[in-house]
Amino acid sequence: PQEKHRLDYQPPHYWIDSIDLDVDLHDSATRVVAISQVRRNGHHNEPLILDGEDLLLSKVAVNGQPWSAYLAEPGKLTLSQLPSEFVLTIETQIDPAGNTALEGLYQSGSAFCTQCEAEGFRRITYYLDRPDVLARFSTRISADKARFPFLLSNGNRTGSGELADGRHWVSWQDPFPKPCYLFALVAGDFDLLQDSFTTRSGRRVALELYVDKGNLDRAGHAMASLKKSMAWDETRFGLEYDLDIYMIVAVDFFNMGAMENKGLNIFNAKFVLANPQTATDTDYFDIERVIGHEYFHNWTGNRVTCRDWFQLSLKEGLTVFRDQEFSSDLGSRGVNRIRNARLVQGPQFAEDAGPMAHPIRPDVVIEMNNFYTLTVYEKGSEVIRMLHTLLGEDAFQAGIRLYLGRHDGQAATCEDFVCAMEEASGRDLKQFRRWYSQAGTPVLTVRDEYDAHQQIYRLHVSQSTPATPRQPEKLPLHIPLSLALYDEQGRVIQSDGVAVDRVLDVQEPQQTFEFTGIGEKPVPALLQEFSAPVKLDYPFSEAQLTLLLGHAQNDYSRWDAAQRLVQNWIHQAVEQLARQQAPAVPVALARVLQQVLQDSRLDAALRAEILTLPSESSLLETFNQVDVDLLHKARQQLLRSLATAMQPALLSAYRSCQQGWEGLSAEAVGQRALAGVCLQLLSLADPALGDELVACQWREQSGMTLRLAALQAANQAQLPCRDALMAEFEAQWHHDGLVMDNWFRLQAQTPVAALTKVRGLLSHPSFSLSNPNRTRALVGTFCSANPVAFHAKDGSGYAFLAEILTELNRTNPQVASRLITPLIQFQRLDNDRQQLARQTLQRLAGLPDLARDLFEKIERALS
Ligand code: BAL
Ligand code: ZN
Repeated sequence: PQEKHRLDYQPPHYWIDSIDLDVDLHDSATRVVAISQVRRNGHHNEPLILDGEDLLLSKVAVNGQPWSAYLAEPGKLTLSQLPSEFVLTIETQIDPAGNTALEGLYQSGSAFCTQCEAEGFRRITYYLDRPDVLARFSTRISADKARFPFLLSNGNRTGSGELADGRHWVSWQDPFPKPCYLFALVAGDFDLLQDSFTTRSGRRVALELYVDKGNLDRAGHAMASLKKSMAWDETRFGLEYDLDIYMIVAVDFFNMGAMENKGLNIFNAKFVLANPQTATDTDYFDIERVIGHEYFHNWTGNRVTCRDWFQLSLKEGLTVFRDQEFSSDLGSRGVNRIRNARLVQGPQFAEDAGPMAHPIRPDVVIEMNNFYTLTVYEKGSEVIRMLHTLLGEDAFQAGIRLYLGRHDGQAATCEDFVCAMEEASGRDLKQFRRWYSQAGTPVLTVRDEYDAHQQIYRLHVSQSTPATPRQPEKLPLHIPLSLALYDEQGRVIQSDGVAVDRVLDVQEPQQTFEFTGIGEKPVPALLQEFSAPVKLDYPFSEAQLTLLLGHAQNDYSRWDAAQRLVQNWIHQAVEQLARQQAPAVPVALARVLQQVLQDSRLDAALRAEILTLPSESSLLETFNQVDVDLLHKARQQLLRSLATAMQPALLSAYRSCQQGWEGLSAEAVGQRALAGVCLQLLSLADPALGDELVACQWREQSGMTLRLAALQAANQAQLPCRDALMAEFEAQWHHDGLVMDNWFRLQAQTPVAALTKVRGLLSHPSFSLSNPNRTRALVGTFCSANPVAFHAKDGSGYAFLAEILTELNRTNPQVASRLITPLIQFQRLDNDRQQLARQTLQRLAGLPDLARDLFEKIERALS
């Protein structure tokens, strides 16, 4: 497989101004006729090279005449001797029923649907499958009317009619030129939820939400979320919707979360369907967030798209930032920030430290699907957030207006975006641009000194970024460092009458910041609000962290203080266990966490976040190297010790949560979250009590959040009731894959004999390796969220994953490539396990017909 390089970008030799698609749907032999208006770009004699995969070519014509000057080879169709402008007709046949990769046109259950980003359109017809070719699309779909009463595509419906043999047709026209990755087609029989939204300029937009038959009672939340998204984008960003109709279709088989196709979003049903009996509070939150994300793409992604796929973060980083702001404006900003930080500090930092490390704007790609990453999305959003921090809301919005105004209808680059921000704000972003080109997680090392005599406090800040593959040298970055100084009583210190709470511009390898008029030695809250995606190295004392945990005004800082206290204890405990000593009892930690638990000034949701210990996977990222067995043991011991020390307070908090946990309000959601944390700990502290509480919560509650929290507690603590409750859940929900995913995830995380269970469940009637959601729930959870079982020293976990990947390499390489992540990120493991992981990867490298997706990751991991 060949590498593509960002700097090799060349504009296309031809433009396609419009394309009329005629898609005649049949399960295994769908006929596609594509009639395109093509125009040579400049003066040259280059042939037109179209992309195409798994297509059966039946006809080529130019200006209506059969054309013989073409060559069809694997992956492409080369046409030569062409006039400078012409109508190109291409007729192909495809096999949606045999398409297990779920890219291009495929069948999801009884429906047809498409997924074209990044390079799926080439599986529908031969085309210039690149995002800088923008064409006007019209689509005519014909299919059996009884099986497929709904035939949908992008834009506005322009006609429909009956055909012979019980077939019918519908035609669509999208007035906005678009790249082919935004093309969509759906055919099926659905239940339809209809609503409307009137934009602020008075345009009435029809909203249509298509779900599987029988699921209408689960569609309301998604529709409400869509209307909130449309209103929010108008008020916060001044952006209105631009078509007369907005459609969302929920499908069961989908590689990604959802897809922003113009006017016709296709969603993984997981991010649409919810009612209180089937969905948890987290599901509700995620649905609102993802509905928002896809909607916000209409401007940041669709109206202004990417010139090439190296620029993916242009639309994804920005749109994640927008969806995070949406969630924060509608809900708790503090809790949202903490959740974003968790994702960056855990899995994204691990990606940055692993073999696939890449800048948010990658330079080299083999398979584009491998770059829909936490780095491009989440770190990309952090980069946008830093711009927002540096510029402020007003200048940031001015930059957005300039960017969208200047590039509307175009395919743009990250550089275009930064230029607009620079021009609109007047800020010099020359150094800031390095965030786009430099991979890896910077480390910010901070040391301080206080001169009591002169009342000066100095911060010595240095930055460095570790080498990453192919990027040995790193340059200093422009890092916004938000800080506040606290006195011993937990108040923000004043300097000359002004509170010391500000953002410092860190730009040099070493820099000293001086604060004058500081009357006492301060406690610094550093990197407030997680103001940059960096690792902070400052030798906080336990007393300082305790003060910040109790008093910091920024919610993130309180949470961060708790995380650091926990990490410090875990690091010590791992060392002690390695020396076969018993870890110290976490008396002080239990005391401060209990204070948080009982602090009624804090939202329940925030308390739940602070009391949720970092996962084993994210703790792994805080070590250079560690034995995962010892890490697991240390964490378990900490959980049990804390639970035992806090037991009476936990029980009383649990009881008081019950007073307010009914309903869908934010307050109730917070109470349920806190109750869940309490129940988990109580079950560990006292299994008999846990068993009673869990059984009672299970029996008396019908909502999925509380029932699942009960099951989680039973599963983690291996309570006596565990098996019976799991069986009851299975009996109730075995017919519903989305709900069963919760059950599969629990099985995969089970602390005892997880691999045996997971293997057994591969043949469970509700499981199917061909469904990405099921596969991620069972196999993905086992590999990424059960480190002791997956990294078992006998290699059984790795062998299991290798078997699954061998199968998926053939059927769905994109899903395979996602699952392999914990096997290639072995940098934190001990040498024996690293060796085992490498051997497994070497075996996989020898697979016949290794897909490009896996090839790229395995090769990078082994080099
Ligand atoms: N564009 C792929 C799905 C998403 O990020 O919205
Ligand atoms: Zn997106």
